[in-house]
Amino acid sequence: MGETHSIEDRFQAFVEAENKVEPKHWMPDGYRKTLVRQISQHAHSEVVGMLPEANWITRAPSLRSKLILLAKVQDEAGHGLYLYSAAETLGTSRDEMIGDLLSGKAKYSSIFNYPTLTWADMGAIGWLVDGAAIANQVMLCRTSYGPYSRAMVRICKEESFHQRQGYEIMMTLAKGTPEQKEMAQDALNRWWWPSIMMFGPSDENSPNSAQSMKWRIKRKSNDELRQEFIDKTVPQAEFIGLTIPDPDLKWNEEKGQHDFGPINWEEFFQVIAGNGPCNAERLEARRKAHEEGAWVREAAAAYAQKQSARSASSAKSAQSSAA
Ligand code: FAQ
Repeated sequence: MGETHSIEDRFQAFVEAENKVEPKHWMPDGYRKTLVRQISQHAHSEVVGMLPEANWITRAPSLRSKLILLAKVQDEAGHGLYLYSAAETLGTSRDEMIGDLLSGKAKYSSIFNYPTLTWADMGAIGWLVDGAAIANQVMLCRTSYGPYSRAMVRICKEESFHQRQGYEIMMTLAKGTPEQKEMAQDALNRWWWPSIMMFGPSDENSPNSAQSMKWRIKRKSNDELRQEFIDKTVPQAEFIGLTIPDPDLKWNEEKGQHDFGPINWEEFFQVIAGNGPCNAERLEARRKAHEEGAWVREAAAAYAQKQSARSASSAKSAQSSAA
């Protein structure tokens, strides 16, 4: 008698063979649940992530920088839309996901709970936050869920433009007056550690990692990605003459990577528990935007209804004239 394989085993073999799982395929409940959690958290992060930058659109120092920042923030709205759509293919409605964000039940990235105090923060966000987002998202282009992986390919292309936008601001300030260089250094000092924390808890404290790696949802661990980001970013800071605020940071010849100092995990867990410097402000801004946007959603729904009624009646008349 031949070996019998459970449906779970066949699913596992399917993802290990680098096939993409599509919405109508069978998948374990846990796989679906993990994806909805991660993709919706990712979508919320893009949308909440617009807030710290939107704060600077009216104060950008030139028309050129205003246009670029505006385009970047619009891209983030688009990323939120692709991601909500990808999550919806798993059977959870956008209303439900947004409801969970607004009630405080769903998480979004810790990084967006820090304030943007100066124009240099636009540089630090693009350089470091988008830089960290790219490191994480390049591996997600190979995630096992088809709609998520395809959304990631497009998002990554736009994120690399964002990273350059930020680095250009930092480079300009670092080459400017001593006050401007100081502003860039101050932004790096404030954004470095929160960016390092974006990758999530260390591998031994990451409850979801083992299963997500097994299902090929995540392709690299939180610590691996954090290390790659640090190794890539340190020379970029050196190139523009800025100092990374970590006295323990040094090149380890033997390992071929940088050693770095201890991460303040207490701060990270406080921020994701809702107690960061701007958590309340961010959620309040999203709730207000949701309420004020109600008429747009109603108008769009009414328009869609009118269009579908119109196409149903024209299909009916085409049918009767053909008869
Ligand atoms: N913030 O077991 P793990 C961007 C939670 S997009 C808040 O390691 P997992 C673009 C985690 O959810 C940035 N919570 O979890 C942009 C879990 O809690 P739960 C967002 C965090 O899922 C740039 C718990 O801790 N990117 O920046 C964070 O395996 C500039 C245990 O953690 C994504 O979302 C955190 N940093 O790995 C926009 C990428 N880290 O849900 C505007 C997709 C962990 O069990 C301006 N997501 N937690 O209650 C992922 O790759 C993964 O979900 C990780 C976390 C790596 C974030």
